[in-house]
Amino acid sequence: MDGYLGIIAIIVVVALLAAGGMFLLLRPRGKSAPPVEPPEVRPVPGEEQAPSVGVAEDDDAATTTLPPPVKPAEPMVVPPAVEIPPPSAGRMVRLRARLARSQSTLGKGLLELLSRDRLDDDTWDEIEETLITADVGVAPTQAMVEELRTKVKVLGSRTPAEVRGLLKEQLLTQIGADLDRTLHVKPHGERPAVVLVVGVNGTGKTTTTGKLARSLIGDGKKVVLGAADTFRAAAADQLQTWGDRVGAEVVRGPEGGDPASVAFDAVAKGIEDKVDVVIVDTAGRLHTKTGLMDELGKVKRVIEKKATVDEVLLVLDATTGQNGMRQARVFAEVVDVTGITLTKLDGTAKGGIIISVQRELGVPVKLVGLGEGPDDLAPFDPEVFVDALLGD
Ligand SMILES: Nc1nc2c(ncn2[C@@H]2O[C@H](COP(=O)(O)OP(=O)(O)O)[C@@H](O)[C@H]2O)c(=O)[nH]1
Ligand SMILES: [Mg+2]
Repeated sequence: MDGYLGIIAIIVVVALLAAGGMFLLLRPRGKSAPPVEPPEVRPVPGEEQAPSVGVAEDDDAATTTLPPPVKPAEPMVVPPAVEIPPPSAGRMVRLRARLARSQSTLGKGLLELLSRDRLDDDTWDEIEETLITADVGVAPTQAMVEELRTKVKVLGSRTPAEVRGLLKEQLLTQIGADLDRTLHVKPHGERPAVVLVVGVNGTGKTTTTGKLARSLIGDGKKVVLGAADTFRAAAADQLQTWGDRVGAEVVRGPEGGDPASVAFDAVAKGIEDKVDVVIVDTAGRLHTKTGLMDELGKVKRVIEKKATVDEVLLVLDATTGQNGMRQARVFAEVVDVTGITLTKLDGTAKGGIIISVQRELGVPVKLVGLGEGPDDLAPFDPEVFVDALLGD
């Protein structure tokens, strides 16, 4: 019996071991760690795309890792090609179409009103309103209307050609056909001429500086640019780009540095390199009138230690109307402005601002900006302007 019991005991033990082994083999893996239910994820409205973004990233990773890593090419040093800009002569004629596009509604409106058979008070009011709307200014408008009334009375019936002639004459009188609009850029012996560019931010100072440099270089002059707008590094970079394109040296200083010392260095460089013209671009922060006066006054004084400032060009944005005029007045009070550059004439029908700004500041418009292109700056020609306004 003992033998039986022993055999049974052995069988039981073996069976138990076998069952235990089977259990260990069949039980799910990771049984030792308590199963963690994944937290329930509800899609958040608007974030349904999130999972697919992850997938896309994985795909990207898969595809981008496939090709063998490419060694980045050695950066090629390509010297910027220096452009040869066209000369300044005849530019306004070339840009006439652009002028006609922006200003002809004013001209057409005036011609149409003046061609009416009966010119009653209402019509004269309309003529006056048309001129005021075009920023001609109240006093010049009244002067023009008065003159036109007298002349029309003398004429009696009017042919279209006569109306056009009358209007042209009046506009030219108001614009000042014989004002001296020459830009003073002749060097003085060993010393270059110096042009200081001033005006409110965003009016187009840096652009005008760059365009003017191009046009002078196109006329065969050698130019150095001074980036005296040290307020933003971007301003100096912007000027550098203009200079690089036409091969004009750009003198710049540290960001936040003293604008006067940059102006001084630019003039010194101009003398050293025997250039014809140094153009100094400035910052146009209208913080306070005294602040502005101090800054521009210092820039001018410092330049005058080495040369003479031949032109102070005030840049005015034609699209800003009366607001721009107010700001222009402040500049004219702190520096002796010698000429006005009216920019963005391509973007406004209010070309009458030429008349009001000259009258207000007592300074001629010498240059006009007619677009963002590098050669869209022209010496102002009143005849071409009025012809573009009135059409042929
Ligand atoms: N349409 C047009 N845009 C101009 C003209 N002159 C300048 N601009 C634009 O006016 C903006 C401001 O010019 P910028 O020279 O930087 O002004 P700054 O702050 O006075 O130096 C730029 O986008 C220029 O391209 C112009 O005659 N016509
Ligand atoms: Mg600027």
